[in-house]
Amino acid sequence: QMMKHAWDNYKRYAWGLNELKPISKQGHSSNLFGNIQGATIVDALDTLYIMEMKEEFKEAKEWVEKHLDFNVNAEISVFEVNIRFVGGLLSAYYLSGEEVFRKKAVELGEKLLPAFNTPTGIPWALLNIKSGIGRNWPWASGGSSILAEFGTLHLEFVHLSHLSGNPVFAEKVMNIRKVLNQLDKPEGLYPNYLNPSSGQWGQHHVSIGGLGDSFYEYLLKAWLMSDKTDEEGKKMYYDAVQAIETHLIRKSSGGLTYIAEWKGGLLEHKMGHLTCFAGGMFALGADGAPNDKTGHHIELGAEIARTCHESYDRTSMKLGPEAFRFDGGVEAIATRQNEKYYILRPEVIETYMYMWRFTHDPKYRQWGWEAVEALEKHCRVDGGYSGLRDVYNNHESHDDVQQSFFLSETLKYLYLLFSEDDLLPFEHWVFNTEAHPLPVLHKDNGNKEEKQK
Ligand code: DMJ
Repeated sequence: QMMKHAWDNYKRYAWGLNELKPISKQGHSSNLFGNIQGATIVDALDTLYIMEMKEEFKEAKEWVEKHLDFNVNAEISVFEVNIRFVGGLLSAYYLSGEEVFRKKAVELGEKLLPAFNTPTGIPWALLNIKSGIGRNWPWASGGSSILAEFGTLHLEFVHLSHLSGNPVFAEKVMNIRKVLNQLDKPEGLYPNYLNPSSGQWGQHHVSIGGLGDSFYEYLLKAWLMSDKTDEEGKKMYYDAVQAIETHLIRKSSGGLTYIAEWKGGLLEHKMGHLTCFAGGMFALGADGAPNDKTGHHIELGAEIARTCHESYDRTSMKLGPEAFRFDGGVEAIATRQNEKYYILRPEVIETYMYMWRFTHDPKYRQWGWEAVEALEKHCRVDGGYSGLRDVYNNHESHDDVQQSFFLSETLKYLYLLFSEDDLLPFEHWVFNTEAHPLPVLHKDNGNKEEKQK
């Protein structure tokens, strides 16, 4: 019902545009996609399919066939377009078997290739897909590319090579690994900034939230997606987790485990909503953890889930803030006005879903249901679902954006949390960072996974 409400209103007021403004009932355009259109449609395809919303999936597919156009003069975010559009199209293809999605994914992948034309092969953040000219965000330390952006292409690009027969995509992302492995890492940690021309780190800021997050996620998932043959990805992941535990993970005096941020050796005792995905990541990686640490990684996942649940529970609206702090006498609470917003993000529910699958502890479903009730009470409006400006206020102030990741991630993870484990089982599927399922490339059975659906 929630998906139907989000989708129907997008369709009614913003069809073919990127996102919906649910209060003003019109389209919302984000500069992340330049003038590529239809982000919500492409991001929602696989959710519609999984929820068996057949009519809606059919109309979405028809829109992709007729209107999804990459021959535009557009400066786009390589990361955002990759995770939402390439990821969305790949999943739609693997789930439905419809050729149009494969074709469009490969066509878009080819458009992204000029981003890698830098002295090191570390891609630019921004790319004009008509001219092929790239650049970095003007705010990024000394002209750097961002770890979570260039480190979150691997899964999709391996699949693009698999589906196109063209090795170039996989070569580009393997080269990123090579550059990273040649660099010294401060205390074994990966800074968020890397200059694509010099091949040197920018500022030594480290985060498992914004600017860093999905890089770590993709190391683990690259190994899982390779049917556990990608030993390099495996080693990079478990080495990174070791350094994260030593230098970033702390326990508050009230007993809450959190992941701090690192600024040139100093800890900022702040955890972002984005960082909450790490609970699920630790649980997903637990099985392969070296030195008998499986139980420890599950426990770490459970502790992060509990902390993130507290960040929700300590607000008036029972939805978590963008960032919460463990200093100045507070624990798991946002103290700065500009960190009190909630934009329909999925990470906490994502972690509940993984923890549910691995432990079947009913509290994760309870916590997920609390989030459903809060979303219905505070975010649902006549025209769809909206983010909130301040989750500590008793009165809603809506931000008037229905983010496309609400349909691709938040609602999909909720659906999976209340489904049986054999819907998209983890032995056969990994989720990209936008929750688009990609099949494990099994060593012994070629393309069997494509038929597995
Ligand atoms: C999504 O686009 C992805 O989950 C990404 O990894 C982080 N930001 C949003 C959701 O919060």
